[in-house]
Amino acid sequence: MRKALALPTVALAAAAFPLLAVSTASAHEGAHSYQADLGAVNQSGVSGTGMVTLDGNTATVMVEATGLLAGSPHAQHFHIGALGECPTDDLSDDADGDGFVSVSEAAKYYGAIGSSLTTTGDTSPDSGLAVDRFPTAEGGSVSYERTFEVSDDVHKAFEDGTAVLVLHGIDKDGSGAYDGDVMSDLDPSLPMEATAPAACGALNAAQMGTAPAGGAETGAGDTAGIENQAAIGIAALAAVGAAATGAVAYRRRSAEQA
Ligand SMILES: [Cu+2]
Repeated sequence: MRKALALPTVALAAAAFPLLAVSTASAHEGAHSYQADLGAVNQSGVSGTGMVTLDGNTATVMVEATGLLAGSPHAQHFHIGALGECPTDDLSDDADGDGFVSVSEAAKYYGAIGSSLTTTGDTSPDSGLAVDRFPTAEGGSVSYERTFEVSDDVHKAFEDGTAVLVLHGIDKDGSGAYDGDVMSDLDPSLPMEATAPAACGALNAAQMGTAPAGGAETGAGDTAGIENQAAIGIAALAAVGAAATGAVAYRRRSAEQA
């Protein structure tokens, strides 16, 4: 039982208390966390993780992905309005046989754009192909964080479990650039490579069942929600010398899921 905790662990728990108070205060009553494990689409080899905290319609979004075409921008969106699922990594959904699972062919799983995860400015579906405002994958990796407002439709999709995180842009022919003869189903002036989905993950309510040892005891009388458990985890990490930010918990979970 927890009563048998070794002294250093108890001390750690006590040290976590002030931080716990701070973390809980910043995680408002209505805030909910969602996670996506990004899997490859179009045999892109891309993998990654997304994490979204929704507080009302204010979304704090973190995306970490690797295996992307280096040096090129990658459109990324919340997709909504369909099954909340992703196409598989093979080409079984390539209905027209052009060698790509296009956005149109994937839409039956993940729906239309609900938010554009741009780096600056507008985040509405209008910015869905605003290539100059999406992250560029330096070294093939994207590390994105931004807080912005989502629409009621997007908020509802999160609650309904039908929100999906999608990253676009693949280099199917290995040329090192978006090119090729097949043009995009979204914008015929762009190569299909620029817009085809590269990675996809359903955004599910975050599972917080893995609070670190020593963290559980600190929650006496106040462990009602997953946000509190998350805060405890963050505070416990902070107490052992890591920074008390959400990013810490995020990286930790990413590592666990790698
Ligand atoms: Cu998209």
